[in-house]
Amino acid sequence: MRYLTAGESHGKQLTTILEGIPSKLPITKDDINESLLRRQQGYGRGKRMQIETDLVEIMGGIRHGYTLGSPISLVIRNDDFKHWTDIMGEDPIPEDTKLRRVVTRPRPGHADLNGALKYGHRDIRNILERSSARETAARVAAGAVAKKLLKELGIEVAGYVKEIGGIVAEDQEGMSMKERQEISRKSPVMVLDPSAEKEMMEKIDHAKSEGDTLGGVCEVYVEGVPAGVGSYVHYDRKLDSRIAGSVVGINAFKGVEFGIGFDAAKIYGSENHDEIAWNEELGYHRTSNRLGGFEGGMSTGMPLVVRGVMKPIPTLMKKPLQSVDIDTKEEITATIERSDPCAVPAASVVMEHVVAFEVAKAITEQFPHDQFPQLKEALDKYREEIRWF
Ligand code: EPS
Repeated sequence: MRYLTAGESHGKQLTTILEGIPSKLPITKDDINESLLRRQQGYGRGKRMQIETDLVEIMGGIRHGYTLGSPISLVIRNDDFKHWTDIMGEDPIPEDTKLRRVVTRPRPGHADLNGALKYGHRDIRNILERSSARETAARVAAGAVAKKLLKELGIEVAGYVKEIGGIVAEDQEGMSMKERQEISRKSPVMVLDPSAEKEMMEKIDHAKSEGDTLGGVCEVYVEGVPAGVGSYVHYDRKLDSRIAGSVVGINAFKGVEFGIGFDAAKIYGSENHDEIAWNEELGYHRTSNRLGGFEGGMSTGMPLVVRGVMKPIPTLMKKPLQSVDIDTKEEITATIERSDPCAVPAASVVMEHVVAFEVAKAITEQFPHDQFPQLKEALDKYREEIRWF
């Protein structure tokens, strides 16, 4: 499984081409739209989300509610494009026109300056339009197909927020998958702990009134992955390593941890690892899950627990940081582009979908079948084999 996306934030549309999904997987556009709608929500988004209604158009690869086995082509139109037709149009326009809305003051923390140096663009809009997190809508579309594949295999995924601006939602270790999905979906800041909501929203309001921004921590929880998905034999076949790469690949994400994560540095080995047990119902399992469902780059059969940290969005509406105008070289404050005070809740939905994609990809590699029912049968057989192994 692999996918590519194309499209600029204020261009006509985002396009996803997804390949490697077996044939005969039941899927409709509602499965994808549900995910897109969730990504658009969350307290702390800016005005752009009032303009957009992200709805997928399926352009290929799905017919009569089933995948064909051919590449899946998904399109999400940018409703805002109607306000940007000249600025973002593909046809040549005069050099000196205001219609370009040229950007020359790079924002610290964005891709602006490094991208301009690398691609040689004197108009930083050529960088920021693609580096914008708008593109994550296209990743969510691909992840929604992956999530549907996992669901049909009995694997469920939940993404939610753990922390915003230093306010922590309490750990809910005993919660069922259903509770994780339902409670986070009802919460305006997508947490499992309603007692943290008010404080988080107040902090977001404060950041907004100051023209500032906030980051946070998101968690993704995956249940139903059998032991042994991924591999220890090469660095690039380790499932945790692939997941880490795709999480840090989300715009503004700076770190990732599994299970107790960085806290492992503080304790003894005897306190860190998860003891092995066996019974008829569960087969091999662990009596704890401090390693977050991974050993040796492979799933252990316990829930996968992944957290990612998102830095505060660098566009600062009222207090832009110091920068340099790339035309005049004068020291001047950075450009201000419309942005979101806090996108951590939306990012938890994005993280859920990129993690789902990596898990589905690893499973389709391990059980390579052209038809989904064959994949399901092979996975069910494997589950039974390892239970009695
Ligand atoms: C973004 C800036 C804002 C966000 C955008 C990401 O867009 P605009 O500049 O049009 O106001 O709303 O996110 C989305 C459009 C989206 O769909 O998530 C940025 O600079 O990354």
